[in-house]
Parts: sequence; C-alpha cells; structure tokens
Amino acid sequence: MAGEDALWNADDSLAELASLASTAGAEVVGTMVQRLRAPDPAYYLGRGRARELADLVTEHDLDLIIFDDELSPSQQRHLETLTGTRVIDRTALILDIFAQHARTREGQLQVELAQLEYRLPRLTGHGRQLSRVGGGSRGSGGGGVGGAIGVRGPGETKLEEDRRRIRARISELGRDLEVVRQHRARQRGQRAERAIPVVAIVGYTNSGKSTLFNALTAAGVVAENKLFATLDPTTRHLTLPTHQEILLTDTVGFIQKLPTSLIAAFRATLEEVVEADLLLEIVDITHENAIEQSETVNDVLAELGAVDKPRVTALNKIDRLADADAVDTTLFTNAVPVSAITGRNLDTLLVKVGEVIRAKMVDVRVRLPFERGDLVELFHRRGHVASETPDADGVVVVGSLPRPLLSPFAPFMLGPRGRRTSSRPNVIAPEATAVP
Ligand SMILES: Nc1nc2c(ncn2[C@@H]2O[C@H](COP(=O)(O)OP(=O)(O)OP(=O)(O)O)[C@@H](O)[C@H]2O)c(=O)[nH]1
Ligand SMILES: [Mg+2]
Repeated sequence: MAGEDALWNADDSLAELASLASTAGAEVVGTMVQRLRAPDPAYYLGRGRARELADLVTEHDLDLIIFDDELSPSQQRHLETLTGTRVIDRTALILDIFAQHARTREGQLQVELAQLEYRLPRLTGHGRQLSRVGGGSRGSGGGGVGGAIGVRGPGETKLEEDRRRIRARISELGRDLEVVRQHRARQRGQRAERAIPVVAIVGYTNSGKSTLFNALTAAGVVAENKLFATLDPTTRHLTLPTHQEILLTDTVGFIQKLPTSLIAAFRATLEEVVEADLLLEIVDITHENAIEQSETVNDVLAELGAVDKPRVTALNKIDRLADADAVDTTLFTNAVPVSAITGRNLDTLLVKVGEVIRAKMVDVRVRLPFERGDLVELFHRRGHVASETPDADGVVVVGSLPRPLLSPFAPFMLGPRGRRTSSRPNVIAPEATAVP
C-alpha cells in the first residue's frame, strides 16, 4: 500500500517498503496502489478497494498487510476486522526491524520507548487484537514468517495491561535514557577538551555507511544488504593523510517517513550527529532514488537542527558504474565519488575532510622553543602544519589550530613578520588571525 509523498513517488516508496518487509523476514506476495484525494476515515482505502483487498487475503491466504503510510488506530482496527488478517503500517514495520537489530542496551531502550509510544494510542478498545500480541519472540525468527512482524520486541504488551502501566514504563525508559544521554554528553565533553574534531557519518539506510566506516578504521562494524543493519553508534580514532587526528562515528541510517516520535526516541544516539563538527554524508549514487534519498537525509538533519554543519559528501558504490568519471558532483556539498568496497578515492575523500575541518581552525604562526617538542607534536596531531622552520631560538611553525587548543601556544605566538604579538604570556593572538 502506498500513498503520495511530496518528494517520493508511490512506486519507489512501495519498492522500498518491500525491501523493508523482506529485511523484516516477510515474503512479499503482491502490492496495491490507490491514488486518493484524501484517505478514507474508516479504511484509509476507498471502500471498494478495501473489499478487494479482503478478497485477495482469502484468495491467497495472506497473513499480513503492510500500509506504506501511517494508519490511524481506528483505520487499522477496521481493516483488520474487514480482512480478518493482521494490518500494520510502515512505522510498525520499521520498529520491528529496529527491535531485531538493537544490540546494545541503549539501542534496546530506545526501540522499546518508540514501540510503547507507538502502541499506547492503539490500546483503546483494541482488546481482541492485542490478545494476540506479545509473544516476546524478539529476533527469534521463530513462528510464522510474516505473522510476527510488528509484535516482536521488548514490551510484551498483553491485552490486559492497562495504559497506566505502559505510561509508567515510558517514563522509566525516559529516565534510563536520560542517564545514557548524560553519559554520552560527558564523553563528548572530554573529547571536546582534547579538541579532536568529531566527524559523524550520516546517510540513507543501506548507502554504505558501515562499509565506509570499516574501510577507513578497520572497525568490523556489521555491514549488510539489509535496511537498518546499524542502530548503535560506534566511534573510532582516525588519522588523516595530513596527520591530523579525528574521531569518526558510524550510526543509524535515515529513511523517508520516519515518524517524529521515532526520531525523538533515538535522541541519545542522534545527538552524536547533532554534536559533530563535520558531517560525512554517504550517498548511494547508483540508487535510482539517490537524489530523493539525499533530500530525505537533509529533511531529517533539518529536523535535528544539524543541516547547516560543515559537510563532505561521499558518492558511494562507483565500482558499480560503467563510467565513474561521469558522476555529477555539483548537486552535493564537497562531493567525492568513492567506492567503499574497492577503496577507490578514499584518500581524496579524507583529504577533503581535512580541508573542511581546517577551514574552521585558526591560522597561527608560533616560534616553539626547542625544549617544547611536545607542542610541535601536538600541533601536528590536532592542527594542520603548513611549514616548520628551525631558527636560532626555536622552530617557527606556520599553520592552523582548533580554537580550543590555542592557549598552550599563546606565549609563543608571532606576528606576521616573526615578532611576538604580545609581551604578556597566556594571551591568545588577536581574532584578526582567524580564518574568515
Ligand atoms: N558495490 C558496492 N557495494 C557497496 C559499497 N559500499 C557498501 N556496499 C554494499 O551496500 C550494502 C549496505 O552497506 P552498509 O555498509 O551495511 O550500509 P549502511 O549505510 O551502514 O546501512 P544501515 O546501517 O543498514 O543503514 C552492503 O551490501 C554493502 O556490501 C560499494 O562501494 N560498492
Ligand atoms: Mg550500517
């Protein structure tokens, strides 16, 4: 079932829904599209189409119907009564995949929260269906193939469980996640103190984020031809070809029609993106909806308030193209065509990342005394060294440094002609030295 979206056409969206369904373990038997001015309040579909659907269910003995758009709780109930089979929507399907793929406690808490938020409004007068819910067969793969989709995962919400208990669990999860969030915030605080730039990989699901992350860091994150293979953020050190150090984070992918409640539930995870210094967007440039996917990524980033961060775009999977040189990079920000699998152009990509990070740093000239080899080394690791020239009093280093790292260098700052800019120690060179 698909509806029209401003950006995506119904067939493409439906094809994506089918791959989500197979990722969740269902076998897709057929699809149906109806163009509607407005969804029917009772059945979402027109009445005639809804009855047609019921006939199909009987004829092919189907055990699951998935709608590409969000159904209201009453539409879902009416459709289940009419067709005599389980009816779920895209959101429930995505939540099911998330439940199967959540590995860490943080991921599991977030999925449980999102699932309970989703189920809560669907509880009222929903008794009959809910008695079938809550086998607790998370990720077991047991039971009927399609039948379990949408009910797996934590929660084990039984029919009899009242909304009060769910609400209590929701606030408990909220508190637990707040602890996780604060822990992550502390970690980020420590990184910020060390002035290591954080680069977050973002992109549509299945674009190759984890493959690229592994290629760059040898981290061994699971990369699969599955939607939402990655839910939990992983961060690794990486040294750029310019000897500069960065932290690279791989995290959950985006998809169109992600419900806001789900984005909210994943706040702890997504803050890694929000707090990053630079976004490395991965686009599967061989996908026929590459542009739509990238637009969707922008929409989600806008919702997170991260759309204006410095960005480098990796146009991935060029090994699948007959003519990789024909890739149009002009539609994206700082784009580099790459192949995460063959490693092609990954060095160019990293040089670009280094350049964009450097543009945010402050230009400096310092004369470091010979006994301050530690500062020379720090300059190389955290900043960018353009030149390094020894003279009688020390080593003159010209280059750029991240702003939080300026203070240990302040006593050694030089003016444009090699003079000290200030006789007072511990005064940072004037703002005029900042890159515009
Ligand atoms: N041909 C080709 N395939 C690639 C390339 N990079 C990734 N893939 C394939 O694309 C699929 C998805 O890769 P992942 O790295 O898991 O993608 P992801 O963006 O991390 O996906 P999620 O975590 O599910 O959002 C896998 O089958 C990869 O083998 C590439 O450069 N070339
Ligand atoms: Mg991944």
